[in-house]
Amino acid sequence: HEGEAKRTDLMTITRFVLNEQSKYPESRGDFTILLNHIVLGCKYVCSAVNKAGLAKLLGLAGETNVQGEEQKKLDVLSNEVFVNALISSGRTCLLVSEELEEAVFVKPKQRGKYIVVFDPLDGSSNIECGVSIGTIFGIYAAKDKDKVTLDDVLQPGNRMLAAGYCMYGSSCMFVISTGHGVNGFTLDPSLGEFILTHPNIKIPKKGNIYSVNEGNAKNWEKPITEYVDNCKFPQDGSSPKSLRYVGSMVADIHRTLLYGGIFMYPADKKSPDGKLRLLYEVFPMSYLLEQAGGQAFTGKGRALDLVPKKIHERSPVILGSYEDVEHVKAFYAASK
Ligand code: AHM
Ligand code: MG
Repeated sequence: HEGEAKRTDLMTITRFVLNEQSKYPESRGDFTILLNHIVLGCKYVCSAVNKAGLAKLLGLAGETNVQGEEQKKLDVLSNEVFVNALISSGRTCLLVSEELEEAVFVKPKQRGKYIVVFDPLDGSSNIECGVSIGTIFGIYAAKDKDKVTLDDVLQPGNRMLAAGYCMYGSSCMFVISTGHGVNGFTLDPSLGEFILTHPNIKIPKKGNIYSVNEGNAKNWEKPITEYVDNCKFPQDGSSPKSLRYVGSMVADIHRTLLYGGIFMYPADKKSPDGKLRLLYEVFPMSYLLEQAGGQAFTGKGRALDLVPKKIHERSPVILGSYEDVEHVKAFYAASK
């Protein structure tokens, strides 16, 4: 009967976070409540993503459903799900979403001390064809929730208290760091619970995969061109690297975290700031990668040290295995 006991003694995400928070004597459970609401949002979006193809088959998309509501696009729906989940947690004062031009200041009655930045459904170009997409989030604390201003969120990524993502892929995975390493949970659809399946994730020191949109090569900076050339034709006689690029940041980062290697969305002549958004794409992923023992570099310095000036600002990013990022840095140093 030992096996039986094992199967029911699962480390759910709630239990895990409660355990972690109990290490802080001042903790009053606010963070756990906030996280529960984020997890709920992820489960909701996961179920909507899984049904996306069906909604189409049944002719629901863009039409009115039985309740007479218009069927929403998945990214719009996901944004509403997270905004509602975060506000109703009663633990947030300021929200920044990729889907909303303006930041959301939570009404005094529902206010709490946390600030959440998020991309509710990233990888929009992959939605229609059923390829993995995901939600990315980062959490800050406001100095004073009753006097919160935009400056409270225009903070470097190294001030984040936690960051994570949820990947809606072949399985639904929730990966999070609260500043003490990285842990991964898999949704058990029959239980509706995220179970700890990837404790204390460490990225391999070095990998054999590179991940970048090579269609932009024409406009790249010299160090990136040289590095990618070296991935294909290594100068030191080592084997060439494999290329993997989903075009969904969450999927590309998840693979990088587990298998090692490098992911880049560098600056180029057409987009001097790259494509990815600093607050809710670059910062959370850089935070996770560093927590797993990797690095995140912008081409100039450490990604987490950037100070955002605008909420939707972009930044180049090169992140992954420690030694692979060192290698890219060497090409930048040599080009100076
Ligand atoms: P999105 O927020 O419009 O979905 O764009 C972000 C996505 C990332 O998931 C991905 O890393 C990147 O865009 C891919 O861009 P590209 O198609 O230029 O390679
Ligand atoms: Mg995005």
